[in-house]
Amino acid sequence: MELIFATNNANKLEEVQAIVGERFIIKSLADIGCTDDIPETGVTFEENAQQKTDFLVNKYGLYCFGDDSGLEIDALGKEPGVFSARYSGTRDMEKNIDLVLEKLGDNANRVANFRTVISLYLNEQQHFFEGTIEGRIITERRGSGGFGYDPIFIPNGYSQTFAEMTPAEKNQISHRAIAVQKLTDFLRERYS
Ligand code: ITT
Repeated sequence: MELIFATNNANKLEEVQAIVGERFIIKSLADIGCTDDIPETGVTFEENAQQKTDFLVNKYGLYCFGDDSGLEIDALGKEPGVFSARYSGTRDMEKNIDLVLEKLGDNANRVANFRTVISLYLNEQQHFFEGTIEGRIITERRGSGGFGYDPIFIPNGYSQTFAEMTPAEKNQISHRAIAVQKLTDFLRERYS
């Protein structure tokens, strides 16, 4: 089965394809020649994820899924949240991480979580899948793998940041992995 993943983020596409397996062929926006800047104006991950699938359904009539995810930090009122990609006003992750570390300062409460919401549009029906991983924000970057805020996030029960883990290790426990596993279970149950 072929599904369009409403993303331009190559890291995410790779992570998702690895989890879903070969039975489902996942194509990106680039693969279908979609160069539109799909609006992400919602105030929740759910709204943004659905905006992505609504856009593809309306424009191409394709079966698709889209996700929105981000980092939620307790001491910052769950920021950066839906603003994770552009927290500092730019997509520059160095600046975004700097801003998080600056805002947290020496606050002892470092509790944070990553959350993903996937919107799936299939057979004229809308479905949602969610994944969360709890952890904490450290005071300095560690590791060079992954992407986004990975160098400053340590999941509970681990001593390494996401950026210090191999892709396979991160893929076993990440917020996206949890949500994608729920999506995969749903698809396998109905379509295999
Ligand atoms: P698309 O919208 O094109 O899919 P994106 O980079 O904006 O790609 P998201 O909306 O899912 O991706 O995530 C928003 C930001 O949240 C992302 O740019 C990262 O800064 C952060 N983020 C999401 N998942 C992450 C992860 O697994 N590790 C580290 N940071 C992550």
